[in-house]
Amino acid sequence: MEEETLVQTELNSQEQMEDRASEKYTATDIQVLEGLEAVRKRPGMYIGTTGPAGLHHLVWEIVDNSIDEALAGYCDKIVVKINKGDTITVIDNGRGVPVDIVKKSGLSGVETVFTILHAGGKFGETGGYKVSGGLHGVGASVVNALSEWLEVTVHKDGGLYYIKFGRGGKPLGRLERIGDCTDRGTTVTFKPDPTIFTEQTVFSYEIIRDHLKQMAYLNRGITIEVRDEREETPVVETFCYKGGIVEYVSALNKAKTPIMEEVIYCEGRGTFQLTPEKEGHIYCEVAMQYNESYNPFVASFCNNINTHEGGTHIEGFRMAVQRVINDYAFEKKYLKEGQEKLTTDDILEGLTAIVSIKHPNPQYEGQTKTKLGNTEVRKIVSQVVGEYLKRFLLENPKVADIILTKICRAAEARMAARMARENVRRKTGLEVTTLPGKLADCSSKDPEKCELYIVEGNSAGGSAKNGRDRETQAILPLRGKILNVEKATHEKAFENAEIGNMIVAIGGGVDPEFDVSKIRYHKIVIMTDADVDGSHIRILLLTFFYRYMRSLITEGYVYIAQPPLYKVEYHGKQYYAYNDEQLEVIKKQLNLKPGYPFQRYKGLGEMDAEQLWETTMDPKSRKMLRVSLSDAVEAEQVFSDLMGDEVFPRKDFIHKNAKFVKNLDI
Ligand code: TTJ
Repeated sequence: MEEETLVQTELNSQEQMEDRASEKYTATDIQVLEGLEAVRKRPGMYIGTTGPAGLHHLVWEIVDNSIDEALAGYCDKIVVKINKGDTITVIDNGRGVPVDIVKKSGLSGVETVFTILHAGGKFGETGGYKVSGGLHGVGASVVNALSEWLEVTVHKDGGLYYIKFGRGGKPLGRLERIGDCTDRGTTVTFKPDPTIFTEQTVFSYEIIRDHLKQMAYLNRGITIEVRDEREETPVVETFCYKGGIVEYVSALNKAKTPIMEEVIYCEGRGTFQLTPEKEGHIYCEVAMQYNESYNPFVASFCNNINTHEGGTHIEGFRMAVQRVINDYAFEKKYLKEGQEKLTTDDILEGLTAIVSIKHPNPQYEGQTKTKLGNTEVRKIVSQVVGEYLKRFLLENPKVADIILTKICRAAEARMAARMARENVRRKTGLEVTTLPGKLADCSSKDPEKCELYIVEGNSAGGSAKNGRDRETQAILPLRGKILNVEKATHEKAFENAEIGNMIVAIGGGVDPEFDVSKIRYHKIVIMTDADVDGSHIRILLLTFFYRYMRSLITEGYVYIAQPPLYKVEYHGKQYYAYNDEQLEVIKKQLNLKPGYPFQRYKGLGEMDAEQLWETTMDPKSRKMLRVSLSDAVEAEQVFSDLMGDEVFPRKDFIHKNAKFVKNLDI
């Protein structure tokens, strides 16, 4: 009995060991398949949406790994290519994803990273540099799960390693050494799965470029090259900013006339208790500079993610400037004892600032989970900014005087501006409003059906008035250029007749009290000539909406009319082309001889009422662009670039700024 039992026990433990080993592999396999399958079942949980934003998210997710490697100090160049067929390749010159076996999974590092959820970065505990969080940082395995195929090549320790995954991240083989090499780095190419991204699998070069340019600003010294290989002659842009966020602030202020030469830069670290046993380190940097404008612009980031809703880092920043500026103002007698303190709003007027922190364990709150919640951050940012700003003011008394003078003027203007706003509210509020005389209103009073066309020039305004659908379309003609609100005080803006007309016609008041539920039209259509003046007016109008009725833009009520550029008459029929390609298509289809005449429209005024209706205003046949704003920082950069161009506008606003304007087939 004794012996039997013993033997039995030995057998058992042998079996158990085998079981455990196969269990481990089976467990890994099942875990892998179940994990990746879960991502495919509910992609929204991992990348937010399967629309264009989610599609581009895949790129950010892969690039984040290379940026982490760069932040760890092992990589200084990242290349992102959009290939023909809308696949993406990301190449870095880092240490390369590990190719040896990871104990926990029994798989190579590469297989682990690309098949097991949340397996990014931290190999062997020591490399705790990975700081990604939020929607970013869900891991390369999520990209693999949502791809039709994905290839990885690792150059590491003299070897070239390769693996390919099929639809949904299924390995098509094991990681293999396929050759030798002398360099190091990681290359990943993937094709998003069209059965997941049913809406769109075409990448926008502009979105990718803008985002990676921002990454280059936020992580100084990294070179990021962006290539669009879909074009006949590939588009290539390279971004590298030695000055990081200092250069970012300069660029954002480029068009706003800075009132000081230097950008104030604050940098520091703080520690906090990450777990009862472990300390965590927070890195914090802030860059700021005042400009002549009256608008504050403070953008914040945590681990390279734009925290749109702000949070504790922004609170720390505001606490610091409020404290330091007031202390200085009383000490240097800008304010007398007993006088009312300068408000944070006074202090932020005309200030462009970037607050960027790196945190090992960020917690996000708020409606869109873009508000930083970690309470320990407040004090650290406040200390870093407080210390640097105080020293800057003491060491640069002349600049300090310029800044304090501006802030004191803002405080004085605060009351006046409030009065001016009150006036507008009274004019546009519940009391009887007299609609502007120049407005040809529509007869319907249902905002959902109503459209307001803001039209450049009186003659085009005339055609639009005669050609429109009087039931639903209202026309407001503008005379000449409108005021650049970027460079005007609130009082001046409200005194401007054209701006006053728009405010009254739209009917929702102005920010901060702008009430989108009160607007009289659900489509505000900007209709300007297709020339330089026209695009200038369009940008001035968008700037006005952006500063005074922001939700009009963020909620998608603003549109840009698309008048045709060419007309071809053939056998008594008219053909309209909205761009050069269309003109060529028409010429081909009609079989026109070279030299056959066509009309090039220089302005809306050249069209009569009927033509304008047919080509640009008839809801059945018109094409309009809907203005959207998905990212305030990038929009700010767009404005700043456009407004700052000496030859204005250097780039075409609509085509080059996908962030801001998207196509709508209406
Ligand atoms: C991690 O720590 C050990 C040495 O290698 C580190 C690493 O993984 N580096 C790394 C990963 N560099 N680049 C990547 C990477 C690059 C791309 C394009 C995609 C992914 C998932 C990782």
